[in-house]
Amino acid sequence: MTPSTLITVAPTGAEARKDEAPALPVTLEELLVTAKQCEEAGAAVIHVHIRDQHANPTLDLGRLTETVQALRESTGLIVQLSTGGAVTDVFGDRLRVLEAGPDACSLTCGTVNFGDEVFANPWPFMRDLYQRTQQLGVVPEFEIFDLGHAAALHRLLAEFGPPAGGHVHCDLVMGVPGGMPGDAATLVAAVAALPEGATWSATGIGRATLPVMFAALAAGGHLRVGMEDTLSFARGRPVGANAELVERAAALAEHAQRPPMRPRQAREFLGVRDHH
Ligand code: KMH
Ligand code: ZN
Repeated sequence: MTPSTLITVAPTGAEARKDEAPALPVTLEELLVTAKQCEEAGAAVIHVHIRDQHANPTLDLGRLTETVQALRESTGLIVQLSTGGAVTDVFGDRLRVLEAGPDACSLTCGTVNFGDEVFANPWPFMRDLYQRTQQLGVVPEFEIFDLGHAAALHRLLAEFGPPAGGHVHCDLVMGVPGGMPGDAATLVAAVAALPEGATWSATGIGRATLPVMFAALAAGGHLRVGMEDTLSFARGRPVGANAELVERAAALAEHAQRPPMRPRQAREFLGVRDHH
């Protein structure tokens, strides 16, 4: 079991609305404040979605590039850009995210129902995205929303070989309406389906956040938290800042005697190059 816990913060996402969740970081300034607070609280990776001047999700390449550079200048966090974007984003724009020069990116291993929408990740897109990460040396994190996605990950590795950095790290995204449920039994089944030697984090959407966090710590996994996934800290109590969620994850990791991994250690763990 890894002696420390990798904590990823996903502070914004593409779905939550600023007018409904005022603590959501949507400007670069807000994102930088959030990133610094979350690093201080124990995060080592930031999973980034950005917004435009109207707080709507965007994959604008100039804005993404500026965001990557600013996060690198102000924090030691590993900068992982989302290639999932919003359900309305087209494949070409999602592939182009890599041109912003992130350390890492998300790579979702299959299509999934996503509430009333569909989050589309057909095989040809997964394949093209994976090969582009290999060409550019961007370390992918394999997002698993359902058990079949683990099978697609096996296929990807079998056909195209290991990822940039040489290490396979996955994130189990649990409790999306349409994906696998966020409970301990499903987490154990999903972990058993991952490739040999892979490490993994888990995140529970909405009220699955705590059961998934406890199950992940018990099973030797790592954690992702943030307002992309959870807008309530407790019943009737909205999240006041992303750092609250990171602080809670860090405290639970400490209780499990697997304290938060610092960014430098996380780079080694994930095979991410150091830009600092
Ligand atoms: N916003 C979701 C449709 C990712 O970042 O790679 C997809 C998502 C996954 O958030
Ligand atoms: Zn995301």
